Amino acid sequence: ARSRQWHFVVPSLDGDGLTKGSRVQALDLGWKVPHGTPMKPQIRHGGPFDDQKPGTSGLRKPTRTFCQPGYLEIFLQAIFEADPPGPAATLVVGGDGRHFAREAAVTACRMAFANGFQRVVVGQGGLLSTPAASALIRSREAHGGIILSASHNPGGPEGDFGVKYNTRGGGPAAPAVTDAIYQRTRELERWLTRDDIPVDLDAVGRTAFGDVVLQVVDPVTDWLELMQTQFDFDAIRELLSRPGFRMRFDAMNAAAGPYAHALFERCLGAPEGTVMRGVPLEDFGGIHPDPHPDGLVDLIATTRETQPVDFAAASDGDGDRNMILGPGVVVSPGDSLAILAAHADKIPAFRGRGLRGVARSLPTSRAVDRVARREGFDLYETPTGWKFFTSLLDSGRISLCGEESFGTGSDHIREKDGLWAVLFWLNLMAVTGQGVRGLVDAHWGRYGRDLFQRQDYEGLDLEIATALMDRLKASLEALRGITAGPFSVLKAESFCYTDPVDGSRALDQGVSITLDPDARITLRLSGTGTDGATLRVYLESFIPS
Ligand code: VG1
Ligand code: CO
Repeated sequence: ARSRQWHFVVPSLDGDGLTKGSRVQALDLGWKVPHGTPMKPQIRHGGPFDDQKPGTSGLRKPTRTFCQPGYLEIFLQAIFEADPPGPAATLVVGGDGRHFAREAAVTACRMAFANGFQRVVVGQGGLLSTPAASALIRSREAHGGIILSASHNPGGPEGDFGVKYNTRGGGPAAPAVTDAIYQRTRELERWLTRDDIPVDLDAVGRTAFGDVVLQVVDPVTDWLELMQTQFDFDAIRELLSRPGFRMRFDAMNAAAGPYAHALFERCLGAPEGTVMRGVPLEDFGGIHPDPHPDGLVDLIATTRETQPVDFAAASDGDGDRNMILGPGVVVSPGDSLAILAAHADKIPAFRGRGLRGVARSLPTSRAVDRVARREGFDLYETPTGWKFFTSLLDSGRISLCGEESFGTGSDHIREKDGLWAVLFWLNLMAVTGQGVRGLVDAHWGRYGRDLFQRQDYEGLDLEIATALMDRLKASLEALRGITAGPFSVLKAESFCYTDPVDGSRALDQGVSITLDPDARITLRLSGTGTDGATLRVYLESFIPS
């Protein structure tokens, strides 16, 4: 198997901190949908499909699978039937700009009108980053949102395509909803559309078609306004204008580009050129839009020059991830979450209310646990995937959360937010006067250091990978108490989660092996790949300060 490795275990920050290890037929039935909206949806025949089970974050498939007649449409129809709109409902639509996203956005708008939505709010050009879509669902009080993205998966005709569905409040659909969607995709043999509606994605503004309204919005505006309520923009502006201060943001030819240009170069006064690869391309320029050192060669080089940039960051395909770098240092995502938690009171968003609680996914390093323990706020451990944070955020139990896959976010929306995390770091640097390395060093000095590494074994045979996990689960009992090298096994379990707010259960979310002295191994199968199985092995161990 191919193996890619996250390597955060080097004792020094310098040097190579990272190594690599149907038929379609139209019928016009003069349909009347509920809520008195006179419409004439057309019925098209196709489906069902048996392979549309959503994974960790939406449905992801090779683009050519999604381009089959009816494939996208059946999934969308299943969404609209599993979570039907109420009267006068609004739907948000947008995507990360990858191949097929624009056509899919038009399809989603037409199908939404045919299925009873009164208003569709769509990003200009069909573009919305995932955090911006979540922000729009909230600000427009929408019933939900369709995000046309396979996030960090490569794009293009030979790459992947995906659809995420977020519900009222802006968070990813809960497992009960995605299960209902999947069930529907296996039954549906037709979908509804309004192909008579000419959807123009490029002209910003409202257009009414009978009783329904299409509203094309600038993708950046709402999100950027929200950011200004979270951070001290004046302090960040002052930091960016300090003589000699330089930063770079790599948008990886993906959705974060327009947001970063507007934010850094237009709003915060950073010079042009601060944003690299800032124009979304249909195939992301052939790269894997994942904040991984393999794809960030030029950005990483800027942190290793004789005169390195002071701050660098990158995002992924749909703009929800963040990688933070400083001169000679890549901040481990678990450390980033812990550092943000430890300094939350310095940021306007948290000032005066503090942190009541924080959550991290199971495989994320326990650095933030140490901060929670010492500073006295609650800590929740959830399965992988942002959807498990929603109820905790909604109920006010947590206001900050993160994952080891470079995802960090807060209760300002219900998704992870790449540029939000970048602003958080810049705001911290501005008010503490410290650089990335200084903040990281000080954190390790105070709380100790959690070494963290993730190994990905990609392209495995699905049956073999599943059998491996099953055998592992069957041998957990036998593992307890054994020793290996300096470590003995304290606890070995298959992680099952009960949502403390709604009591829902998620079983077998990964195997977790706790060791003594303080270390941990987590193993799980990825739920975002489209090629066989990917086994992720997460390794961590603690060095006290
Ligand atoms: C991966 C990450 C997970 C993240 C998910 C969606 O899932 O591990 O932490 O929430 O991607 O991120 P998996 O099942 O492949 O490990 V994104 O930015 O691709 O929507
Ligand atoms: Co993403």
